[in-house]
Amino acid sequence: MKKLLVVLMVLIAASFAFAAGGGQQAAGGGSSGGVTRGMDRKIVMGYSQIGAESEWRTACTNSVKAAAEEWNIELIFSDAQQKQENQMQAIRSFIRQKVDIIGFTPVVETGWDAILQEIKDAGIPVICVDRQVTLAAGKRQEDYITAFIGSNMQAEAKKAVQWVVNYMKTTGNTKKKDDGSVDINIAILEGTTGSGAQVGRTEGWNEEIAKYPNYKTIFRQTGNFTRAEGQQVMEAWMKSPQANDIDILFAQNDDMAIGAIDAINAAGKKPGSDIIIVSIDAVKGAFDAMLRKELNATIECNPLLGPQVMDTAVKILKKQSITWWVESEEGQFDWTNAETAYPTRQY
Ligand code: GZL
Repeated sequence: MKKLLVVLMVLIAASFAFAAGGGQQAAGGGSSGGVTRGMDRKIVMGYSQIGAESEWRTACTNSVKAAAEEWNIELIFSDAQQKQENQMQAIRSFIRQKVDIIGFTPVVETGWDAILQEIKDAGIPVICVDRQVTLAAGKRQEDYITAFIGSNMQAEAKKAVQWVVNYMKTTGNTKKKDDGSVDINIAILEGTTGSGAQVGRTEGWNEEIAKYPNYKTIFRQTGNFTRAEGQQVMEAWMKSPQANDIDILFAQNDDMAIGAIDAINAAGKKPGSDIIIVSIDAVKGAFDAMLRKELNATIECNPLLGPQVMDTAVKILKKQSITWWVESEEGQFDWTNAETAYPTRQY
């Protein structure tokens, strides 16, 4: 009876400790023994993830956790539920726990100067994953962030422009083709305002589309990278006087495009032909929509970053030379190659 009581008290104390840690969970490698691949000891990584807002984010989280297992790295994983203050809390907890290395995906680009200084003062290397940060004028990312692993967001959006312009010149939608003389009207669903993905994709799109003066943006609003918000915004546009003017929808991720497709269908229009839709990520939901001929194209943004994160972490801790940013290799998919590619997609 006494033993049972002791076990019960230990379990209660452990649950309070978990809750106080901002929802941190030990994942990857866990408390199992052995050493980290390529090391003479087991290393501990604190990882602050944004949340679970999209299929892409979930695939990225799964990749990080699976790779930690594979490398036998003890992962202290925190889900910030889209809140920067939760990321700060988690990172300060990692510093207190004296982890070997920190990985984090900044939910937005700015507001990280102080905490990056705290990490630097603690002498802990930090890998920025997926989205980049913008520091105060005169500060270089490289002086605070040991490595960046992620995509070139500007390049992804420029690929989207080139796909759209080519499609409108060769195929067009049910209302028009781009013969250079007619206005092509665009609606844009942007991602989380201020995030590296939204900033980069907006910059890339704006820079490239400016080469085609007959392409006019008539709607632009954030859908926060979620399916629900993409649908809500599109529903409002479909009720507006300019609803029939929309020729193209550019969604900065597939989840918002899929939500918008539901709204377009509900409004009695045909997504994929009345309104040509291009998005970014290339998640499974996008392939399903392309096979239904409701999404026209998606530009790949690789979330399977886990192995690169863990490999880079070991190289950093072994003081081996690394390239600060190794850009992800990414393709693009539309009705010409989606069916063939689908069976081998990993996310
Ligand atoms: C892009 C990533 C974006 C995805 C969205 O690297 O930050 O965030 O495009 C995700 O699906 O929410």
